[in-house]
Amino acid sequence: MSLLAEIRQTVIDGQAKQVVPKVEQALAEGVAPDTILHEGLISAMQEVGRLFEEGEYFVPEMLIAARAMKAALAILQPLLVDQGVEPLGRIVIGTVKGDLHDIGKSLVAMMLEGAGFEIVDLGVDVAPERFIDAVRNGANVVAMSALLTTTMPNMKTTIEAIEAAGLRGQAIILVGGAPVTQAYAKEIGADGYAADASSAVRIARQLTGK
Ligand code: B1M
Repeated sequence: MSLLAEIRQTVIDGQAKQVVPKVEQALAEGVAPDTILHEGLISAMQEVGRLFEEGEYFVPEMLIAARAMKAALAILQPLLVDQGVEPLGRIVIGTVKGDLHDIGKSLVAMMLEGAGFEIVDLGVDVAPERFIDAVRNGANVVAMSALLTTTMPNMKTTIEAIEAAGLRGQAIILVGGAPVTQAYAKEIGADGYAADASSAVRIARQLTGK
């Protein structure tokens, strides 16, 4: 089995302690951090999702796999995030109310930070009022993530709350997450949609004119 395949399998098996030396070894062998991220880690979480759908994995296995993914991400983070760049704008990011998935959101935050945006990460289960406070405190982009079809509507609720607070003109709204689509983003009145972390950077730059 190749080292990348081993990393992928170690995440699927939820072995956080074993994944760390494997990622370090891959880096030492010259494998690009981006390749480890996509072919090792993201691909592993897709498989975990498939196993969950098929009833082979349950919530505890998903959690343990997520822990292994995070341990690996912690090693990659400084390599994926370029440091010392002028802030291009202030982005408030969070996973919407009711939703506890944080890996994709954190990855998007990491890449946006690497591209030079200042990031205010509100974490998961973020109520509309907290996004609103951040806009009042100077955030010019609101970035929302949702991983559940049941929590996607909370993106709409948040946009409506921002509108009701009279702040819609002050914030560019970017949405994403596995079940979210371009059509849905348009339907709820978001300014942009991104399918993954690197396109989130591209779209955020486009929307802010940076
Ligand atoms: Co959950 N879960 N989960 N889960 N989980 C999914 C999302 C699911 C698709 C699994 C499945 O059935 N195949 C399914 C959702 C089904 C649906 O709604 N259609 C599901 C379910 C059902 C649930 C529970 C309801 C299970 C239960 O309790 N019965 C429960 C809900 C809890 C809650 O949130 N209230 C639940 C719980 C969990 C855990 C807590 C155990 C754990 C999360 C741990 C954590 O995050 N700390 C978990 C996990 C790990 C997953 C899967 C397996 C992996 C998610 C992940 O981290 N992916 C997931 C299956 C899957 O996605 N294939 C699943 C890797 C990550 C890098 O990708 O998050 O998609 P992703 O992010 C991508 C893009 O989407 C995009 O960029 C990222 C990087 O490329 N992106 C954005 C994300 N946000 C963006 C924002 C942007 C732009 C792009 O702009 C702002």
